[in-house]
Amino acid sequence: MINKKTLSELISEQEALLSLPNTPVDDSNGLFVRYRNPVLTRAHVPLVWRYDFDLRTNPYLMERIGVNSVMNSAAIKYDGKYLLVARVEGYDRKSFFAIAESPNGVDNFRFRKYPINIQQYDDSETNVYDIRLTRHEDGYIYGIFCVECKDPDAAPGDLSSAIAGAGIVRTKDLIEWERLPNLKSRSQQRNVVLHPEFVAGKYALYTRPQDSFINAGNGGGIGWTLIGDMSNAKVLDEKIIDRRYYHTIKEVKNGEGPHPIKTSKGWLHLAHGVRSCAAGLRYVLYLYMTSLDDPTELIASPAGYFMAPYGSERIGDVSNVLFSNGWITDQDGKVFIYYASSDTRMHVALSTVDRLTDYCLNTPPDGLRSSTSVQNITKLINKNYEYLKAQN
Ligand code: M1P
Repeated sequence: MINKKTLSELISEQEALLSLPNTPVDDSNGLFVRYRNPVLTRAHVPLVWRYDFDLRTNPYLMERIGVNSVMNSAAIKYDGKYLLVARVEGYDRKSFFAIAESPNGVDNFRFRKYPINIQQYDDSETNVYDIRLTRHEDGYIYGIFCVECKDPDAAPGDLSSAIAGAGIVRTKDLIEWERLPNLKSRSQQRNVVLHPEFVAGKYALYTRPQDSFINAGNGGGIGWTLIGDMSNAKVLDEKIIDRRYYHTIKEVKNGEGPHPIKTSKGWLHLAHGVRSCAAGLRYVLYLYMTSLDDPTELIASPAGYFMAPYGSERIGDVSNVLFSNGWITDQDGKVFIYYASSDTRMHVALSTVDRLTDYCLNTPPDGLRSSTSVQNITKLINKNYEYLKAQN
């Protein structure tokens, strides 16, 4: 027998979840601290989006439209609130965007009344996801997201091959969204992100050229291109600024996360790196820095990952994945890092600009061989023995 809940039971259960306080988990390595509860899950999605409340048309009070996951979310601070623009994926596999707001950035995230209704660019557009928001110095907030279409050249019967491109919207109030033409690019693109400042009088985009829908292939890594006009955005020249290397956490592919944070020591970037293993693809988060004078110049590239799937984060729709496309910096230097685990739910971790830049500038880069890893560890051990000797 199916246990039937009343509407008021459903409402009070959800209210208990939405108002649950979140607390830090102190197993920190000094770099960041994770929070105990996910900040957004499919259970946070408003009941009015999922249930028909009218018992005359829904006598069993069953869920009518199911939500599969709430993941890869952009983040922005607006009117003193912490906002996530979440990727909400339905049981029908279609994703859309919806804003959830929190007063403190770590709990009490509540979705607005309606999802964002983004104008369709053309009929081939099937799915949209993974938006990045940038408050640009031109006065607009831009959103760039992946637009997925069926590959028009797919063989008959092939209903999986797809093409990835970048869709663009802009807004001033996070209510009215103006759709601009999609980014034009010779290659497929995903993880395209707008840099917050003009560079040489132009808009600057982080790109991720890719050979096919899944594989970056010859794409090389995270790219950079300058654009004259966001309402006619074309990738003309693309320079790779953060390359992929054999036997690293980003050997298969990488992608820019949210737009970088400007610090006194350089632009601080959060990205994801992907490697393959027997279990499939493993997605981790890493940091790097570029120069303030020339944002295409890599100035710090600490070896390995910054965050990897941990505990229950490892399990989900696409297991062994951490993905981030949103972070928020407070005036006091606190950084709220929003990340999704295993394409299923959203979490937050807290750090500071000072800790993150210190990590980038003082962690040895990847020497690309076991022997250099041992050299780096030996150097640290010797330094510590010297220090301890001097203390005695
Ligand atoms: O399933 C893991 C991720 O796979 C893709 O990542 P990338 O853009 O690097 O190819 C995206 O579909 C992303 O949404 C997803 O989280």
